[in-house]
Amino acid sequence: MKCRRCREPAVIELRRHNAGFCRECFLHHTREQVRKAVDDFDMLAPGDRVLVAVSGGKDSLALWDILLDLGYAVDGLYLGLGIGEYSGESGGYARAFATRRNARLIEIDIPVEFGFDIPTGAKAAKRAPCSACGLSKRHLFNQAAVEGGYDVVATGHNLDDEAAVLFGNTLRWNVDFLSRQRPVLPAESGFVKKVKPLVRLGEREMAAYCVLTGIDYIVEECPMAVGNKHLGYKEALNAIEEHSPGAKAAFYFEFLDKAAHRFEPAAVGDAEVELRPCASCGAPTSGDVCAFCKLVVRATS
Ligand code: Q46
Ligand code: ZN
Repeated sequence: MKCRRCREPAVIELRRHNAGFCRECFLHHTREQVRKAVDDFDMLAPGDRVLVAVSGGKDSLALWDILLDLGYAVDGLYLGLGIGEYSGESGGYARAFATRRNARLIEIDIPVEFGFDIPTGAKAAKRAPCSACGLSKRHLFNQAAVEGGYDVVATGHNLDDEAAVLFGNTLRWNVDFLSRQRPVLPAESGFVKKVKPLVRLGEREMAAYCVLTGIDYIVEECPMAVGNKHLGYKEALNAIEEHSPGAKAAFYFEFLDKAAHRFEPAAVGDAEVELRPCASCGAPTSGDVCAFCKLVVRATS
């Protein structure tokens, strides 16, 4: 197979694009997909200060690398979740990448700063680990971005992730979540703008990008993810994609194009919730104390 762009021998085939690429042209393709997502959805403006949520996995490290190559001012934020060896190892990859690119990595260690790790804290608070983890991530990324004066938080969710979440929310017609499933969430009262610049790239493309550029990343999934529904949805979509290349991208992008607006809060008749500062940390919340501060209390008492 030959590279679609330069006719040299291809190193990767992308069935969805019905094309093969050599190393250089594949890296060009990857950067162009990010550039296109950023432009199409107005994700970043020139001069924006961007904070990338870095897990040490392929997606977030590749995203950081590509945004730096595209000329954006990007720092990384790594959260220590206290998930055994997984956390120790993933932090090592994040630090090694920051050193390699001479980039700034901010670190927040939840056990050190808040006195609990995700697995035991979640148990004490009677929450599923991923629910306690997701809540902590959203809170701490936003807080770090506000305090650090960043304009945007960027996460490494790729097309496979977004299609799987959409699949799960569609199976249960979870209209509340469908209304928020967009590649850009604009800034609003106390919340920094959030963007997902990898939505045009699949999992396999991100792994190939890291291998071809020599970025070391943690290959193991978080042990808490084993057997969760999200992985099941990914497998189901992969089986469909196998028979109809491009089905995953069509499912997600046609949703954004044709259906997402139907789930806007106004379209479903939801009243806007009024937000006020959390009595404990100042983060915007609908109650007196925000969900993260409640979690910290329950996880440590
Ligand atoms: S890190 Fe956290 Fe994920 Fe691990 S505990 Fe669940 S949410 S699976 S992306
Ligand atoms: Zn709070």
